[in-house]
Amino acid sequence: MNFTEKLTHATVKNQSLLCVGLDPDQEKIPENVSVPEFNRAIIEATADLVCAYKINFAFYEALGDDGMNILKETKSFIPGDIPVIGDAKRGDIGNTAKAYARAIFDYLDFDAATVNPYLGYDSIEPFLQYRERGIFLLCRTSNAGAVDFQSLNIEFSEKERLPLFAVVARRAGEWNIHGNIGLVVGATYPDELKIIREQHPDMPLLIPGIGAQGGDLELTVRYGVDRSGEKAIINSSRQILYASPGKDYAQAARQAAANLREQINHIKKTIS
Ligand code: OMP
Repeated sequence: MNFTEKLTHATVKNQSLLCVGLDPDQEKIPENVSVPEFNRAIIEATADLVCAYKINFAFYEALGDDGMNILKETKSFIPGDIPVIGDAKRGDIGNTAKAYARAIFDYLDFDAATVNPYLGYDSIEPFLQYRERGIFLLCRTSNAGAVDFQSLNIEFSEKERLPLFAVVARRAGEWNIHGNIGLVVGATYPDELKIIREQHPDMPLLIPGIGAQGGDLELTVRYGVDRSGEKAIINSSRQILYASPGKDYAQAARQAAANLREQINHIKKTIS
C-alpha cells in the first residue's frame, strides 16, 4: 500500500480523521513514566481511534543521545496498517535533501514526511522520488507568525498576484507528477483551508492546530475533507497526550481521542 492507500484504509477501518501527534514533553508526562512507556500506552489506548500518527522529531531530538532510539522504538509500537508521518519539516539544497529523504524513508521507514518548501523545487524533488510515500509541504502554517511571509501578495504571473501560501498550493499541483504531495494547513486559518481544498479537491491535507492552539473544528472538518469526506488528517497532540496529568493518562487520552473523533464524525454527517 502506498501512503494514500494506507491512509484511506485506516480512515475507513477506524472511522476516523483524527491523527494523534506523538510529541512527548518530559515536563508534562507523569512522574516516573519514561517517554517510551508513555508513548506505548498512548498508542495502545488510541490505535483503534486514529487514521494516522504524527511523530514530531523535535521532541525526540530534545532527549539527547537516546532520542533517535526512542523515536524508532515509538514508531515500532504503532500497528503496521496505520500510517506514520515523520514531522521533521525538512528543507535544504538538493544534495542534502537527498540525505534527509534517505534518513526519513529508507532508514526510519516513515510513510510520509513534512517538508518546508522555502528552498524551492530542487529541495523537494529528492523526497518526491519516493513515490509510495506522502510528502506534506508546509503551505499555511497554524502559528500567528504565518502571516509574516505566507500572507504576502506576490507576483505569480504577469496577470496574477497571489498570497505566498496560494503560490505554494499552486506549485504543489504542478509538481505533483507522482501524486504523492499533500499540504499542511493550520486549523487556525479556515478561510485559507477552504481556498486550498477548493484548489486541490483530491490532495491529502494535514491539518494541525486543533485543541491547544484553538483551531476551529467545525470549519476544519467542513472545509478540510474531500468529496468522500476523507483525506483531511486532523492532528491534535497536547489535547490528547496530556488530557490527564495523573496515572490515568492513557485512559484520559483514549477518552479525549474518542470524543474528538466523535465530534469530527458528527460534523461530517452535517455536510451535505
Ligand atoms: P498541538 O498544538 O499540541 O496539537 O501540536 C501540534 C503539532 O502539529 C506539533 O507537532 C506542531 O509542530 C505541528 N504543526 C503545527 O502545530 N502547525 C503547523 O502549521 C504545522 C505543524 C506540522 O507540520 O505538523
